[in-house]
Amino acid sequence: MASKVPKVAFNNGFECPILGIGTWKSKPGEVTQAVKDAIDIGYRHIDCAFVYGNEPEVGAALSAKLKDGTVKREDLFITSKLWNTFHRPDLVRGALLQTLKNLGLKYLDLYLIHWPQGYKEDGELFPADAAGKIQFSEVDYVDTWKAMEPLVAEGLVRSLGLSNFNSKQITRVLEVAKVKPVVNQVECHPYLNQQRLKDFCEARGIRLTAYSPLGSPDRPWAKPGEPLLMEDPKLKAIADRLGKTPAQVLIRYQIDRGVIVIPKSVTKSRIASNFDVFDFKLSKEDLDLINSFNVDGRFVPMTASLGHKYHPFENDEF
Ligand code: NAP
Ligand code: SBI
Repeated sequence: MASKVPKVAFNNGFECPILGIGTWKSKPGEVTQAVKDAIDIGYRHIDCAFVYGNEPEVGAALSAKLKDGTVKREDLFITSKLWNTFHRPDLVRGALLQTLKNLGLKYLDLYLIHWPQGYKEDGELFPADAAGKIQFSEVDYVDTWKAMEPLVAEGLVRSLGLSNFNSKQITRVLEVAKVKPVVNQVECHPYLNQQRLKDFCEARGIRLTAYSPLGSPDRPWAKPGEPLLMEDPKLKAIADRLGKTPAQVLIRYQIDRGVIVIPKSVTKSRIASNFDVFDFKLSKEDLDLINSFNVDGRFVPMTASLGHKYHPFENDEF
């Protein structure tokens, strides 16, 4: 079944639906139904990761919707990500094979290096010392990238990309890449609009994907009383004027600036309303106004990896 979601073209000729659904924090007991609902509503792009611990349950939804004929494999766009404990080149292929098995797929549309910084390769996803400090691995993400490239020729993934890479780190990858990254998936919303990184990536043929586009209100470290992006009065005023919800404006904001966007929800009514964004467009004035909300504020600062030489947000400007 075709979908009404516009697609963006990658630098390798493949295409990606500009709107997808996220699955971080979607509990195994609820994500199968959420992904089935999403596919029924018209989503064709699902954002997954090994570290989310729910790939088998996402896979159950994909298998069900492929089996009942709602969609064909070629109509779906499935992303997953290589976790930080699998950066060592000899671990990369096995990590992908595990993800493919989890999802019940023969290939991924897109495989990302989840973060530039590696963690100790000892089996734990968050290997910590007695004091709770994460144990780092020194593997260079450039060597990880080189180990990912053969996965494309093997037919196990269509496209490769980055996530949470800063401009200097992207440059280092581009210096060696035989297979070019097609996207950099980063936190992006009006409080962190990533305009410099977006311009930098687009000048090099790399698309931006916006994660936490609604401000990630269910992030585990959120504190009571912290401001909620979706309740920003300036955003609400725009939404009220347009007869839309704040979430719909946040999603449309990314679409109208050409950024791929992957809001997460496990609630059927929200999955549907987040998809109901193709009957309006933001004016240049509203886009400029929303851009003016930028404060370079992160909801996902990855403080657990501070001190890692490849931490993307510590040493470089953007
Ligand atoms: P998000 O999409 O900004 O927000 C998700 C939260 O918003 C959930 O609590 C959800 O609640 C709620 N929500 C969704 N639609 C809503 C609506 N219409 N009205 C009110 N509340 C709504 O946050 P995110 O999960 O951090 O980011 C999205 C996806 O990006 C992730 O799931 C993941 O796939 C990806 N991501 C990637 C990285 C990375 O390092 N590459 C990091 C973070 C996120 P319910 O689910 O309860 O409906
Ligand atoms: C997890 F599964 C656990 C922690 C965590 O913190 C940073 C943000 C992140 C991530 O790395 N990718 C996400 O989508 N969320 C995450 C995921």
